[in-house]
Amino acid sequence: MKIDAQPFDFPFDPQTIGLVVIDMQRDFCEPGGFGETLGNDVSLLRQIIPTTARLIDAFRTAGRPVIHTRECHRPDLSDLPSAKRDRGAPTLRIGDPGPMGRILIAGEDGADIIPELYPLPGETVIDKPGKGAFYATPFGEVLQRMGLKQLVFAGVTTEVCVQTTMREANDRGYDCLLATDATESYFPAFKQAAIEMITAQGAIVGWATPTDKIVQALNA
Ligand code: C5J
Repeated sequence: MKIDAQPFDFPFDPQTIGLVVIDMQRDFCEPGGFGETLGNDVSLLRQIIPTTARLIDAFRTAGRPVIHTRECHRPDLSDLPSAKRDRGAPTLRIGDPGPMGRILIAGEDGADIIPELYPLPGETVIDKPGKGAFYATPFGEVLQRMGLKQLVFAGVTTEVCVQTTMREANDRGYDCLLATDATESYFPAFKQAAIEMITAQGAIVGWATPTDKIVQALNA
């Protein structure tokens, strides 16, 4: 079976496909969190919540794995490079106390996944200190243990953690498909550019298609 996608059909395999939902955390999607401290308008990201919920639901209904990631750091900051903490001039830095707890720290309310897309008991949640989900996490082993060969990507932000993780997965041999209306950026032009970068040169990083087409394939 195939899914109509850019730049050409995605070779859908219902037995080896899984969904990776990147960093749909309160710190990125709600006021007062990490995203806003960097000067971003978080309302843009919230627009994809219903579509992402539909995509997650379709994977659950089809009995296929849903893996969630959270960008966050240990409370003692031992996995936070000073280059990351000290860069730029955010209103609050990672680890500082904010309205949803310490910014981007594991276990704090802000670092958790938004209630609308909360993982079901038993679903895998990967805490990652970097932008890519493979760096310093068990993500790679988890994918292998699940027998996955194809990954659908959703979440935020398209050109940072989503694209980084897609590139890492592509290098490890996974067929990667981006759900274009279940991913968002604080910068619409960057989202568009990321989609073009991913699909250019004969799907050099992967494929891209709207959620409806993925859901139709899962339901077929
Ligand atoms: C960022 C992410 N943008 N999840 N993180 O810092 O994309």
